[in-house]
Amino acid sequence: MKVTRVVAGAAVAAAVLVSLNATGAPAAPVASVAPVAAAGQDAAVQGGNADTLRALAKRAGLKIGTAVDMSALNNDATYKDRVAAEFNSVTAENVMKWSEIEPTRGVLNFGPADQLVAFAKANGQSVRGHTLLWHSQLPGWLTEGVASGDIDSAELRQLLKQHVFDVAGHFRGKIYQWDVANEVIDDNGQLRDTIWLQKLGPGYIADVFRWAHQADPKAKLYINDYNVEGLNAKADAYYELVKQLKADRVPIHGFGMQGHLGVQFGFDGRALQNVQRFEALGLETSFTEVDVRMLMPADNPKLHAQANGYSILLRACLLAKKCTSFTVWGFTDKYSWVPGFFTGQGAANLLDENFGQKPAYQAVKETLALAG
Ligand code: 9MR
Repeated sequence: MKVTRVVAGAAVAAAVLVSLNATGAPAAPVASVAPVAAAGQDAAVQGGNADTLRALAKRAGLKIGTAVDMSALNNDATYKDRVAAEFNSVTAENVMKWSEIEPTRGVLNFGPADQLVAFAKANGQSVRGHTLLWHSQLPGWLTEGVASGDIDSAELRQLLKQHVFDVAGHFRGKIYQWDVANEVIDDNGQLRDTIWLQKLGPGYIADVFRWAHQADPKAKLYINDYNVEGLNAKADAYYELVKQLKADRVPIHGFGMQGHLGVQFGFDGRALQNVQRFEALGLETSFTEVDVRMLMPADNPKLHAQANGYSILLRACLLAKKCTSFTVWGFTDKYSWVPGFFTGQGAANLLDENFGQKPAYQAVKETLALAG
């Protein structure tokens, strides 16, 4: 099927904290304490407010980022102020994904993503691109077309190539790091069984990196996944894959560790070793989607364990030589993806639902301050 490509919307650039009582038992939940002071955006942008995460991160030579929920950015002034004041990097939580950019075949909607890029520019922030290739959040016309046989393998490959050139090309020069390939290996360390692997074969991974590099030669191109923050079979599989891609001269520049942790699982203390082995392959590294969830309700031990989880990853990044960005997947429990995906779990972010600082926020701040 031939489709004329149209760009729509381009012109529209458009835990509660729980305190321990004297006996050490959890007391009733209290309202959030120490709401973050509303710092002026200009002061933060210029590094004038030394007390923000972004000012501390700048001194430490690190980009500190957050995923941005565009509907919160447009409807919640406190959220918007905090994004501007606390972070010097932003990632689109959803609006750069294929289902959002091209819900109708051939009609590209860059409006919400352009709005985020404009917001970032106005606030002196860098933009991480997320994500060019994933097996999830694909448009219905694509998955249904493949399932019905209307889209054969040759056409699918062409569609993927066009998508990479459309999106990476549209944002050319505006994205410092692209999550080019997301979640291509499963938890057993095998290439994930997706339509990409089934229809295109394993070479699709090298292809998307080569296309992305042609479309935006200056962007650092990342491979990105979860459950790869320590030493395990999945991280080992990535190590071998990246080694092979480098040997094949594929333009891959970064290894992204998402960092979706949970206090109930404990933390692998070998994050730094893992980061270092990828850096030894010649890659830079980043933590790209950090949050640390817990079984609800939150209490002080869990909140302090959570702070430890954030610190382990941030310390690994700061101690490594080429860890360039540390991004949290949202910064307030008010808009977290976690409760909707993991029943009974939540409170994964640095600030509570009322933008009150949690121990994790303090820990991130103190860790950054020590490094800077
Ligand atoms: O946070 C995102 C959520 O709003 C979406 O509904 C979800 C769709 O699968 O994707 C979430 O973000 C994911 C990210 O793009 C890739 N790594 C895992 C993240 C959490 O699921």
